[in-house]
Amino acid sequence: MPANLTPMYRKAEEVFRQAKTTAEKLAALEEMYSLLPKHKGTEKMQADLKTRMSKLREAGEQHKAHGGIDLFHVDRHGAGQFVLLGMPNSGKSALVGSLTKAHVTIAAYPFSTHAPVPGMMAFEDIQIQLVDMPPVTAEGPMPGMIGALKAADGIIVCIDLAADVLEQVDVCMGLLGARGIVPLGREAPEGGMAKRMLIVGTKVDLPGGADSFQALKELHGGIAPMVAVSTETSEGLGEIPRQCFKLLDVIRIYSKEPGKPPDKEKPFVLPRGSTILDLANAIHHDIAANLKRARIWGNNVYEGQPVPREHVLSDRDIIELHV
Ligand SMILES: Nc1nc2c(ncn2[C@@H]2O[C@H](COP(=O)(O)OP(=O)(O)OP(=O)(O)O)[C@@H](O)[C@H]2O)c(=O)[nH]1
Ligand SMILES: [Mg+2]
Repeated sequence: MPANLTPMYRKAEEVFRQAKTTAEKLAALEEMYSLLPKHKGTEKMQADLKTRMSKLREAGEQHKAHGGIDLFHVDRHGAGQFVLLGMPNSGKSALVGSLTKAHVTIAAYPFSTHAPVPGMMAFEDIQIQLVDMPPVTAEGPMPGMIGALKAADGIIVCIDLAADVLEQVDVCMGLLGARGIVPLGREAPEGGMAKRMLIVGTKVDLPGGADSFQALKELHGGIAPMVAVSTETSEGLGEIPRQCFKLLDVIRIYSKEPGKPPDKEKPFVLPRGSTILDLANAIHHDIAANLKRARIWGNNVYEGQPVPREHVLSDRDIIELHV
């Protein structure tokens, strides 16, 4: 690397990678900036660090303006974050408990979940984050919850198939719609946003569950993809990670060092349409800045074919970057 980065800098960079809160991230970036050798070769990196620091400071200010702590904020991990939304007792916690290792509270009485609980759900070789949430009612969501729904990559709307399905759809979609949050594919009003949404009919094992799901599909099938599940029988559960992956519209790329087999353990997850250069940036800005050549193993190419940095990647491509 031409920048001659010191081991101390690398250490600060690692601290940044591990940082979870805005304050920790900012402190690590400041440390990186102070340790960065200041010469012509690092001008770009200096500017980049400065931008990242000022963005975090802005985020911190906004945070403070909203009263300091955000009880519903959960740091995003994995390929994407899906937040659950549903009325009391609709089976949100049971769902998160079945699909992740998170310690959720599942109870026969309503309002058993009081705070967000994140967990990681596996889909093939990647992880997608689910966040269990307290319930919403016709009176609306708890203050702050909307922020978490807006910040998420997607929303899983839980509809209890053993209760009043139409009332639940009205309440859940109503409170989103009232804040300009519409399902992907619909036009969002000014100031609103289109969100990836999955509608999950829960408790399909209970009497009348399958019929309620049919009714739900006939009436609201056009809103968003729908899945019927049971955490009792496991019916339909496998469909949830698949649908979430599809909604995220991401690709998995395996990186490989010259002369070595690809790292098949941990793919890089990138938005569909990403290029070789996007991959290089996702690995490290230095790699992107110094990228000389790339080779690809994948579909519709010959093994190890050299590709330009503008080459658009496909799911499961293997890439070798040369700097
Ligand atoms: N038969 C059946 N019962 C379920 C299923 N999923 C959840 N339940 C039951 O429904 C009740 C509520 O489940 P929870 O997961 O706690 O519901 P919740 O939406 O998290 O409830 P709140 O946290 O109060 O909003 C519990 O008694 C669960 O055992 C299911 O698929 N089948
Ligand atoms: Mg719950």
